[in-house]
Amino acid sequence: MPISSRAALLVIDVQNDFIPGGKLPVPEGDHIVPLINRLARQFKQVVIAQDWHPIGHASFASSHPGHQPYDVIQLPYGEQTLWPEHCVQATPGAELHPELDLPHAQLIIRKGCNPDIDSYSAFLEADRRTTTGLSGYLKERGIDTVYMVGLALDFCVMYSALDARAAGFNAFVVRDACRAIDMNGSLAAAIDRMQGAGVGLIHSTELT
Ligand code: VGL
Ligand code: ZN
Repeated sequence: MPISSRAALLVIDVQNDFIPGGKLPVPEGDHIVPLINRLARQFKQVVIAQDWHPIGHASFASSHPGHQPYDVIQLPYGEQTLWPEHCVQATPGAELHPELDLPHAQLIIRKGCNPDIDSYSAFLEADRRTTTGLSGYLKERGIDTVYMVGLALDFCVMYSALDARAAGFNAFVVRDACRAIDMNGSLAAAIDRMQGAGVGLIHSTELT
């Protein structure tokens, strides 16, 4: 399918902590970087999302005595999976992967900055109320279609794709330009949810 001039590429959380060797490694997380760099050249509009947590963030297991990473607990806004400390603001782990080559990206949107609320989605925090402003930014620039790539397919990519649809965008996930954490069936569940919400799951070769 041809890429419309009203489409944007959203590159999600391709950061050192999410690649093997990082604090919350996504298997093969680094394998997608060359493909993302190639795909990005086909887009005029490129937006980067960056997980960007303060020290002591509510999503860190270390902030909840007695809990371990990957436990699920109840927070005021609902269920929260607890993670190892990752993507702490201004640390090397929070930096974008060094081989990411997106010179024409105009916006880096940082998320998960609220100490008490996680934000997998680049559009809406986990309280499902606080917006990041991304939807307004894209709409003011005439964007109606968002293609998503990055990490992790079953968390930040999925929630961003669902929220893009909910905000009225056409939404596509370029499946081979993503990798998943895949714990407790989260990948299969994510695919189901995205398909149910009208998110297009495509292969990079379909973009011409
Ligand atoms: C992510 C878990 C915690 C992601 C971010 O980028 O998918 N996952 N923070
Ligand atoms: Zn995070």
